[in-house]
Amino acid sequence: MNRGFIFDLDGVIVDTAKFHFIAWKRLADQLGFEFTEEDNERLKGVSRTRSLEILLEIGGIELSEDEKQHLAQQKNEWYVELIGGLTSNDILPGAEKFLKEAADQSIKIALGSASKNAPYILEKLGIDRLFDAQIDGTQVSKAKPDPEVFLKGAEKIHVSPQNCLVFEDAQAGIEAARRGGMKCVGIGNNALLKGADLTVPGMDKITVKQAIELLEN
Ligand code: B16
Ligand code: MG
Repeated sequence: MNRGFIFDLDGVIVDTAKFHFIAWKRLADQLGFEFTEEDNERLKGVSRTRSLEILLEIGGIELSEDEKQHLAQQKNEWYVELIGGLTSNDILPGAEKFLKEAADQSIKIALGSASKNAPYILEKLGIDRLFDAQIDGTQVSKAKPDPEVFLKGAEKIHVSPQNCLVFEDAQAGIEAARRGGMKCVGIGNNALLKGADLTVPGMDKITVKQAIELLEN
């Protein structure tokens, strides 16, 4: 049987949330309102455009589409500068080992990330070749919780959705996996993530064997 593992990027393989936070905060500072780490939690797994809308809601600011596009671009320039220094040392504990072991067991591996910068990040981390397929924010028209990103990933690795297991740290991503008919491992806090088939604090807390068992039972 063909099996597939589909991985979210930010929060599962690498912690880029801290860099998103610095860049969004810089934008909020420039616009003259406060943006906290707690506010940043609302942006995890959410697309860039939607993130900006949430940020502007927090600041109580209304802008034209052109202005919004300009600000999203500005934030991304700062963000890209910040992630320019990423190396393999930034891979979250256990993630690379897990990817390699899964590949050794002939499991097909796909990326299912909302980030338009995902290919750049994987290249910086030096793990892009471990993925049989990469679906990122440039290839989807509907954001999570819509299952499009994961369904496209499954299609690209030629594995049916019911034989795919998704690894996700955001609630919207867990919902997307479920809507796509896929099982899901939540990465993070069990009390905060609802609807995953199993939740573990990080990729170093699950083995490939456990993941296969979860998929098959
Ligand atoms: P970009 P993921 C998501 O990555 C991040 O969690 C989210 O905070 C970010 O806004 C989104 O990517 C878009 O990122 O601005 O680089 O296109 O968790 O889906 O891997
Ligand atoms: Mg994520």
